[in-house]
Amino acid sequence: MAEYELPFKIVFAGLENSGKTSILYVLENKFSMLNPPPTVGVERETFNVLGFPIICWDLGGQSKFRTAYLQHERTFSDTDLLFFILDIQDRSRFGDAGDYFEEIITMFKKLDQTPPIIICLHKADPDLREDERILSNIQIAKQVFRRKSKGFEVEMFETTIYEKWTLTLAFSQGLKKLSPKSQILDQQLAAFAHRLQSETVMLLDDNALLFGQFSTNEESADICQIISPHLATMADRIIKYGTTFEVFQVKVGGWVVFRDLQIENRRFYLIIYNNQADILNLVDKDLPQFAQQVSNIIQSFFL
Ligand SMILES: Nc1nc2c(ncn2[C@@H]2O[C@H](COP(=O)(O)OP(=O)(O)OP(=O)(O)O)[C@@H](O)[C@H]2O)c(=O)[nH]1
Ligand SMILES: [Mg+2]
Repeated sequence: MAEYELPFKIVFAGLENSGKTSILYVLENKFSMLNPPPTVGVERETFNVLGFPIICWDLGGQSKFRTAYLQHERTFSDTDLLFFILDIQDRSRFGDAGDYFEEIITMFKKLDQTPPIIICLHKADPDLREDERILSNIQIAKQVFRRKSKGFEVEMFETTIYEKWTLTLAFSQGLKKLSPKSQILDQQLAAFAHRLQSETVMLLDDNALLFGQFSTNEESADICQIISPHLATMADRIIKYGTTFEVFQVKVGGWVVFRDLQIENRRFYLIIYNNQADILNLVDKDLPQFAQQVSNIIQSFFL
């Protein structure tokens, strides 16, 4: 992995038309550019995640470019994180996508590198969620890519540009792999969750990027992941409207508490899942200590 001072190199690869450039646009909130022209060669874009520099390499996916990348080492060398984007609506290209993925893996092995990999099972649009053809495509893709990525740390996410949170989730899980300190953050979240006897605690930034998560059970984590981007959007609009917002509390099975948290003049959101309704008092009591610890971690690493 690169030194901390160097920007991290994140590579976005996949066939042409799989959605790589669109994903980057959505992550940058450039919604007016959702039909980008095909990417020619490599486009590099510098992102700043809480002051933390990363360079995204968007690799144009047309066949002639793919062949060129694989002929030289430089495109894939020193990759800190690979996003591989697969269009799950286009089953006819799974074979080509799988071959390309395999060639990239071979390149990494040749370079003696094993960066973490996030596979986006992309174009999993909301209106297709129950579509049997899509569900079967997703199952097949998971099996094929799992098999091809032996020896690498791989996570797969179903994503779509029509729900930004699916992208921020995949992206932030990827970023977490870059940062050993994020494990310390997760430990703080675990301690906080323990003190509050809560099943899930999450920390998001004001772009709904997930910074840390602790969970003792999958269902409450899923519920929080479904709800929190919507609450973040609501909070954002309410603040822009000019009024203040402190907490939302909704009952979904248990209670989900969504709270504003200021750290170093930046807005974060804390999401807590708990079975008791009076959790808010406990949260308020514990929050100053928690905010202090989190602030130290965030400052020492992200700012
Ligand atoms: N239905 C659907 N279409 C998408 C989604 N993401 C991207 N697209 C569309 O897919 C097409 C290709 O998107 P691009 O982002 O240009 O694809 P790319 O992978 O960058 O293509 P190259 O630059 O040629 O490698 C565009 O028409 C997008 O609008 C998605 O989540 N759902
Ligand atoms: Mg592109």
